[in-house]
Amino acid sequence: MKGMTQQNRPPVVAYGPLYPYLIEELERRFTVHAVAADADLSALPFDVRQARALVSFGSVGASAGIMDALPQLEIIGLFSVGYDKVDVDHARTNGIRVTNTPDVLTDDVADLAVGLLYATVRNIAANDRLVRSGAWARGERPALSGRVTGSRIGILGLGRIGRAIAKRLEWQAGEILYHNRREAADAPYRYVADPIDFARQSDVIMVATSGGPEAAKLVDAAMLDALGQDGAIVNISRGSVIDEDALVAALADRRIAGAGLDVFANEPDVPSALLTMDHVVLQPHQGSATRHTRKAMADLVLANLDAHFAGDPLVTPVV
Ligand code: 8YV
Repeated sequence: MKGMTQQNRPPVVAYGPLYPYLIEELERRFTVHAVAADADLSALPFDVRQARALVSFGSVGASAGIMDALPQLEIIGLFSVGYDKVDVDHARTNGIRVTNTPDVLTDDVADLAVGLLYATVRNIAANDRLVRSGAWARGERPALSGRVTGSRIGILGLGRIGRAIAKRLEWQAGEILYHNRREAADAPYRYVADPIDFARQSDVIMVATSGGPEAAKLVDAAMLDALGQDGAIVNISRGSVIDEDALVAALADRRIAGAGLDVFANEPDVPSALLTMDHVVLQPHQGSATRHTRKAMADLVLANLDAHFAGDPLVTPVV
Protein backbone atom coordinates (compact mmCIF):
# COMPACT_ATOMS: atom_id res chain seq x y z
CA MET A 1 0.00 0.00 0.00
CA LYS A 2 1.23 3.53 -0.79
CA GLY A 3 3.26 5.26 1.87
CA MET A 4 3.70 2.14 3.98
CA THR A 5 7.13 1.67 5.47
CA GLN A 6 8.55 -1.65 6.52
CA GLN A 7 7.66 -0.65 10.10
CA ASN A 8 3.93 -0.17 9.60
CA ARG A 9 3.38 -3.21 7.41
CA PRO A 10 1.51 -5.69 9.60
CA PRO A 11 3.22 -9.07 9.86
CA VAL A 12 1.33 -11.84 8.09
CA VAL A 13 1.91 -15.59 7.90
CA ALA A 14 1.48 -17.24 4.49
CA TYR A 15 0.62 -20.78 5.54
CA GLY A 16 1.50 -23.52 3.07
CA PRO A 17 2.14 -22.90 -0.62
CA LEU A 18 -0.06 -19.99 -1.70
CA TYR A 19 -1.07 -18.91 -5.18
CA PRO A 20 1.80 -16.73 -6.58
CA TYR A 21 -0.37 -13.68 -7.35
CA LEU A 22 -1.72 -13.77 -3.80
CA ILE A 23 1.82 -13.90 -2.37
CA GLU A 24 2.90 -10.98 -4.57
CA GLU A 25 -0.03 -8.84 -3.48
CA LEU A 26 0.44 -9.78 0.18
CA GLU A 27 4.09 -8.74 -0.09
CA ARG A 28 3.05 -5.32 -1.43
CA ARG A 29 1.01 -4.69 1.71
CA PHE A 30 2.47 -6.74 4.54
CA THR A 31 5.61 -8.24 5.98
CA VAL A 32 5.04 -11.80 4.85
CA HIS A 33 6.48 -14.83 6.65
CA ALA A 34 6.12 -18.14 4.83
CA VAL A 35 5.35 -21.06 7.13
CA ALA A 36 5.18 -24.59 5.73
CA ALA A 37 1.96 -26.50 6.41
CA ASP A 38 3.96 -29.14 8.31
CA ALA A 39 6.21 -26.69 10.22
CA ASP A 40 7.04 -27.36 13.88
CA LEU A 41 4.71 -24.86 15.53
CA SER A 42 6.65 -24.90 18.78
CA ALA A 43 9.75 -23.61 17.00
CA LEU A 44 8.44 -20.60 15.06
CA PRO A 45 10.90 -17.68 15.09
CA PHE A 46 10.02 -14.59 17.16
CA ASP A 47 9.20 -12.43 14.09
CA VAL A 48 6.75 -15.01 12.80
CA ARG A 49 5.00 -15.25 16.17
CA GLN A 50 4.16 -11.53 15.90
CA ALA A 51 1.87 -12.20 12.91
CA ARG A 52 -1.47 -10.41 13.07
CA ALA A 53 -2.94 -12.27 10.10
CA LEU A 54 -2.71 -15.80 8.73
CA VAL A 55 -3.47 -16.59 5.11
CA SER A 56 -4.31 -20.20 4.40
CA PHE A 57 -6.46 -22.32 2.11
CA GLY A 58 -8.91 -25.22 2.08
CA SER A 59 -6.75 -28.29 2.60
CA VAL A 60 -4.48 -26.66 5.22
CA GLY A 61 -6.96 -24.47 7.10
CA ALA A 62 -5.98 -23.33 10.59
CA SER A 63 -5.79 -25.60 13.63
CA ALA A 64 -6.05 -24.46 17.24
CA GLY A 65 -2.28 -25.18 17.34
CA ILE A 66 -1.32 -22.56 14.74
CA MET A 67 -3.68 -20.02 16.31
CA ASP A 68 -2.07 -20.58 19.72
CA ALA A 69 1.40 -20.36 18.16
CA LEU A 70 0.57 -16.84 16.91
CA PRO A 71 -0.54 -14.96 20.06
CA GLN A 72 -1.05 -11.64 18.20
CA LEU A 73 -3.31 -13.24 15.57
CA GLU A 74 -6.36 -11.13 14.69
CA ILE A 75 -7.61 -12.60 11.42
CA ILE A 76 -7.43 -15.70 9.23
CA GLY A 77 -7.95 -15.04 5.52
CA LEU A 78 -8.85 -18.27 3.73
CA PHE A 79 -8.26 -18.74 0.03
CA SER A 80 -11.22 -21.14 -0.20
CA VAL A 81 -14.93 -21.25 0.44
CA GLY A 82 -14.56 -24.38 2.57
CA TYR A 83 -13.43 -23.82 6.14
CA ASP A 84 -13.74 -27.40 7.37
CA LYS A 85 -10.04 -27.45 8.31
CA VAL A 86 -10.34 -24.29 10.43
CA ASP A 87 -11.06 -24.68 14.13
CA VAL A 88 -13.81 -22.09 13.96
CA ASP A 89 -14.83 -22.50 17.61
CA HIS A 90 -11.26 -21.88 18.74
CA ALA A 91 -11.09 -18.78 16.55
CA ARG A 92 -14.37 -17.47 17.95
CA THR A 93 -13.34 -18.13 21.56
CA ASN A 94 -10.07 -16.29 20.99
CA GLY A 95 -11.59 -13.32 19.17
CA ILE A 96 -9.91 -14.23 15.88
CA ARG A 97 -11.84 -13.29 12.76
CA VAL A 98 -12.12 -15.75 9.86
CA THR A 99 -12.94 -14.94 6.24
CA ASN A 100 -13.44 -17.22 3.20
CA THR A 101 -14.08 -16.82 -0.55
CA PRO A 102 -17.72 -17.66 -1.30
CA ASP A 103 -19.60 -16.79 -4.52
CA VAL A 104 -16.59 -15.94 -6.70
CA LEU A 105 -15.87 -19.65 -7.27
CA THR A 106 -19.43 -20.99 -7.46
CA ASP A 107 -19.77 -21.00 -11.26
CA ASP A 108 -16.44 -22.66 -11.96
CA VAL A 109 -16.94 -25.37 -9.35
CA ALA A 110 -20.43 -26.04 -10.73
CA ASP A 111 -19.04 -26.16 -14.28
CA LEU A 112 -16.48 -28.77 -13.27
CA ALA A 113 -19.18 -30.81 -11.52
CA VAL A 114 -21.22 -30.89 -14.72
CA GLY A 115 -18.10 -31.73 -16.72
CA LEU A 116 -17.37 -34.64 -14.39
CA LEU A 117 -20.98 -35.79 -14.68
CA TYR A 118 -20.69 -36.01 -18.46
CA ALA A 119 -17.18 -37.46 -18.38
CA THR A 120 -18.33 -40.18 -15.99
CA VAL A 121 -21.71 -41.11 -17.45
CA ARG A 122 -20.55 -40.88 -21.09
CA ASN A 123 -17.20 -42.67 -20.50
CA ILE A 124 -15.27 -39.72 -21.91
CA ALA A 125 -11.97 -40.37 -20.12
CA ALA A 126 -12.05 -44.13 -20.74
CA ASN A 127 -12.87 -43.63 -24.42
CA ASP A 128 -10.08 -41.06 -24.72
CA ARG A 129 -7.69 -43.76 -23.46
CA LEU A 130 -9.19 -46.24 -25.93
CA VAL A 131 -8.40 -43.92 -28.85
CA ARG A 132 -4.91 -42.94 -27.62
CA SER A 133 -3.86 -46.52 -26.96
CA GLY A 134 -4.62 -47.47 -30.56
CA ALA A 135 -7.18 -50.02 -29.35
CA TRP A 136 -9.98 -48.35 -31.32
CA ALA A 137 -7.86 -48.39 -34.51
CA ARG A 138 -7.14 -52.07 -33.87
CA GLY A 139 -10.86 -52.77 -33.89
CA GLU A 140 -11.82 -52.65 -30.23
CA ARG A 141 -15.34 -51.33 -29.81
CA PRO A 142 -16.16 -48.95 -26.96
CA ALA A 143 -18.92 -50.03 -24.58
CA LEU A 144 -22.21 -48.18 -24.80
CA SER A 145 -22.61 -45.61 -22.03
CA GLY A 146 -25.37 -44.36 -19.81
CA ARG A 147 -27.03 -41.03 -20.58
CA VAL A 148 -27.40 -37.70 -18.84
CA THR A 149 -30.50 -36.37 -20.59
CA GLY A 150 -33.62 -37.50 -18.81
CA SER A 151 -31.79 -38.78 -15.74
CA ARG A 152 -32.72 -38.07 -12.16
CA ILE A 153 -30.05 -35.81 -10.71
CA GLY A 154 -29.77 -35.87 -6.94
CA ILE A 155 -28.03 -32.85 -5.41
CA LEU A 156 -26.56 -33.64 -2.02
CA GLY A 157 -26.30 -30.21 -0.38
CA LEU A 158 -28.39 -27.53 -2.04
CA GLY A 159 -26.23 -24.56 -1.06
CA ARG A 160 -24.72 -21.99 -3.39
CA ILE A 161 -22.74 -24.53 -5.42
CA GLY A 162 -25.49 -27.18 -5.30
CA ARG A 163 -27.97 -24.68 -6.70
CA ALA A 164 -25.56 -23.62 -9.45
CA ILE A 165 -25.17 -27.27 -10.47
CA ALA A 166 -28.94 -27.78 -10.43
CA LYS A 167 -29.52 -24.65 -12.51
CA ARG A 168 -27.07 -25.89 -15.14
CA LEU A 169 -28.84 -29.25 -15.37
CA GLU A 170 -32.46 -28.08 -15.40
CA TRP A 171 -32.62 -28.50 -19.14
CA GLN A 172 -31.17 -32.01 -19.32
CA ALA A 173 -32.44 -33.63 -16.15
CA GLY A 174 -35.56 -35.77 -16.06
CA GLU A 175 -35.91 -34.55 -12.50
CA ILE A 176 -33.77 -32.71 -10.00
CA LEU A 177 -34.11 -33.77 -6.38
CA TYR A 178 -32.04 -32.80 -3.37
CA HIS A 179 -31.18 -33.82 0.13
CA ASN A 180 -30.21 -31.35 2.85
CA ARG A 181 -30.49 -31.53 6.61
CA ARG A 182 -33.56 -29.32 6.20
CA GLU A 183 -35.85 -28.51 3.30
CA ALA A 184 -34.96 -25.24 1.56
CA ALA A 185 -38.02 -22.96 1.55
CA ASP A 186 -37.34 -21.43 -1.87
CA ALA A 187 -36.03 -24.40 -3.92
CA PRO A 188 -37.92 -25.42 -7.06
CA TYR A 189 -36.67 -29.03 -6.71
CA ARG A 190 -38.06 -32.04 -4.88
CA TYR A 191 -36.75 -32.50 -1.35
CA VAL A 192 -36.09 -36.01 -0.11
CA ALA A 193 -35.61 -36.09 3.66
CA ASP A 194 -34.20 -39.59 3.99
CA PRO A 195 -30.68 -40.02 2.51
CA ILE A 196 -31.27 -43.65 1.50
CA ASP A 197 -34.54 -42.77 -0.28
CA PHE A 198 -32.72 -39.89 -1.90
CA ALA A 199 -29.99 -42.19 -3.22
CA ARG A 200 -32.51 -44.77 -4.39
CA GLN A 201 -34.41 -42.15 -6.38
CA SER A 202 -31.28 -40.64 -7.97
CA ASP A 203 -29.51 -41.83 -11.11
CA VAL A 204 -26.57 -39.59 -10.26
CA ILE A 205 -25.64 -38.03 -6.93
CA MET A 206 -23.83 -34.72 -7.15
CA VAL A 207 -22.04 -34.16 -3.82
CA ALA A 208 -22.01 -30.42 -3.11
CA THR A 209 -22.45 -30.22 0.64
CA SER A 210 -19.82 -28.49 2.75
CA GLY A 211 -17.32 -30.69 4.57
CA GLY A 212 -16.59 -30.85 8.27
CA PRO A 213 -17.59 -33.25 11.05
CA GLU A 214 -21.35 -33.04 10.46
CA ALA A 215 -21.01 -34.29 6.89
CA ALA A 216 -18.20 -36.81 7.50
CA LYS A 217 -18.92 -40.08 5.65
CA LEU A 218 -22.46 -38.90 4.96
CA VAL A 219 -22.28 -41.05 1.83
CA ASP A 220 -21.74 -44.53 3.22
CA ALA A 221 -22.03 -48.10 1.90
CA ALA A 222 -25.81 -48.16 2.43
CA MET A 223 -26.28 -45.00 0.39
CA LEU A 224 -24.06 -46.30 -2.41
CA ASP A 225 -26.04 -49.55 -2.51
CA ALA A 226 -29.25 -47.52 -2.68
CA LEU A 227 -27.80 -45.54 -5.62
CA GLY A 228 -27.43 -48.89 -7.31
CA GLN A 229 -25.55 -50.52 -10.17
CA ASP A 230 -26.70 -48.04 -12.83
CA GLY A 231 -26.01 -45.05 -10.60
CA ALA A 232 -23.03 -42.71 -10.60
CA ILE A 233 -21.63 -40.22 -8.11
CA VAL A 234 -19.77 -36.95 -8.62
CA ASN A 235 -17.90 -35.21 -5.81
CA ILE A 236 -16.58 -31.63 -6.00
CA SER A 237 -17.02 -30.94 -2.28
CA ARG A 238 -14.68 -32.69 0.15
CA GLY A 239 -13.37 -36.25 0.10
CA SER A 240 -14.40 -36.64 3.74
CA VAL A 241 -18.10 -36.49 2.79
CA ILE A 242 -17.87 -39.95 1.18
CA ASP A 243 -16.69 -43.08 3.01
CA GLU A 244 -13.81 -43.60 0.58
CA ASP A 245 -13.25 -47.28 1.43
CA ALA A 246 -16.94 -47.96 0.85
CA LEU A 247 -16.78 -46.06 -2.45
CA VAL A 248 -13.75 -48.02 -3.67
CA ALA A 249 -15.46 -51.30 -2.71
CA ALA A 250 -18.73 -50.34 -4.42
CA LEU A 251 -16.86 -49.37 -7.60
CA ALA A 252 -14.71 -52.53 -7.53
CA ASP A 253 -17.78 -54.74 -7.18
CA ARG A 254 -19.69 -52.70 -9.79
CA ARG A 255 -22.40 -52.04 -7.21
CA ILE A 256 -22.40 -48.51 -8.68
CA ALA A 257 -21.69 -47.64 -12.31
CA GLY A 258 -19.07 -44.94 -11.92
CA ALA A 259 -17.64 -41.95 -10.10
CA GLY A 260 -16.28 -38.54 -11.05
CA LEU A 261 -14.03 -37.30 -8.25
CA ASP A 262 -12.32 -33.94 -7.83
CA VAL A 263 -11.67 -34.43 -4.11
CA PHE A 264 -10.32 -37.22 -1.91
CA ALA A 265 -10.06 -38.05 1.76
CA ASN A 266 -6.24 -37.66 1.94
CA GLU A 267 -5.24 -35.35 -0.90
CA PRO A 268 -3.04 -35.56 -2.85
CA ASP A 269 -3.07 -39.31 -2.12
CA VAL A 270 -5.68 -41.19 -4.11
CA PRO A 271 -6.55 -44.82 -3.29
CA SER A 272 -4.46 -46.87 -5.71
CA ALA A 273 -7.44 -49.07 -6.64
CA LEU A 274 -9.12 -46.06 -8.27
CA LEU A 275 -6.16 -45.46 -10.57
CA THR A 276 -6.83 -48.58 -12.62
CA MET A 277 -10.62 -48.26 -12.85
CA ASP A 278 -11.96 -47.20 -16.24
CA HIS A 279 -15.34 -46.23 -14.79
CA VAL A 280 -13.80 -43.54 -12.59
CA VAL A 281 -12.78 -40.02 -13.68
CA LEU A 282 -10.19 -38.35 -11.46
CA GLN A 283 -9.24 -34.69 -11.08
CA PRO A 284 -6.55 -33.12 -8.87
CA HIS A 285 -8.94 -30.79 -6.94
CA GLN A 286 -9.59 -28.39 -9.80
CA GLY A 287 -13.06 -27.02 -9.01
CA SER A 288 -12.02 -23.39 -8.57
CA ALA A 289 -8.81 -23.68 -10.59
CA THR A 290 -9.41 -21.25 -13.43
CA ARG A 291 -7.18 -18.22 -13.95
CA HIS A 292 -10.22 -15.97 -13.62
CA THR A 293 -11.50 -17.43 -10.38
CA ARG A 294 -8.19 -17.93 -8.62
CA LYS A 295 -7.49 -14.22 -9.14
CA ALA A 296 -10.96 -13.30 -7.88
CA MET A 297 -10.40 -15.51 -4.80
CA ALA A 298 -7.05 -13.85 -4.11
CA ASP A 299 -8.57 -10.39 -4.51
CA LEU A 300 -11.29 -11.33 -2.02
CA VAL A 301 -8.72 -12.53 0.53
CA LEU A 302 -6.90 -9.22 0.11
CA ALA A 303 -10.12 -7.19 0.34
CA ASN A 304 -10.92 -8.86 3.65
CA LEU A 305 -7.44 -8.20 5.05
CA ASP A 306 -7.46 -4.61 3.81
CA ALA A 307 -10.88 -4.06 5.41
CA HIS A 308 -9.69 -5.55 8.69
CA PHE A 309 -6.57 -3.41 8.92
CA ALA A 310 -8.53 -0.31 7.91
CA GLY A 311 -11.10 -1.00 10.64
CA ASP A 312 -13.88 -1.53 8.09
CA PRO A 313 -16.47 -4.35 8.09
CA LEU A 314 -15.15 -7.60 6.64
CA VAL A 315 -16.39 -8.44 3.14
CA THR A 316 -17.03 -12.20 3.62
CA PRO A 317 -16.74 -13.08 7.29
CA VAL A 318 -17.21 -16.59 8.65
CA VAL A 319 -16.48 -15.46 12.23
C1 8YV B 1 -9.40 -24.57 -3.44
C2 8YV B 1 -11.57 -25.26 -2.22
O1 8YV B 1 -9.01 -25.62 -4.27
O2 8YV B 1 -12.81 -23.30 -2.02
C3 8YV B 1 -12.58 -24.40 -1.56
O3 8YV B 1 -13.14 -24.82 -0.53
O4 8YV B 1 -11.40 -26.38 -1.88
C4 8YV B 1 -10.82 -24.74 -3.36
O5 8YV B 1 -11.40 -23.68 -3.99
C5 8YV B 1 -8.35 -24.41 -2.47
O6 8YV B 1 -8.60 -23.80 -1.28
C6 8YV B 1 -7.18 -23.69 -3.14
O7 8YV B 1 -6.06 -24.34 -2.95
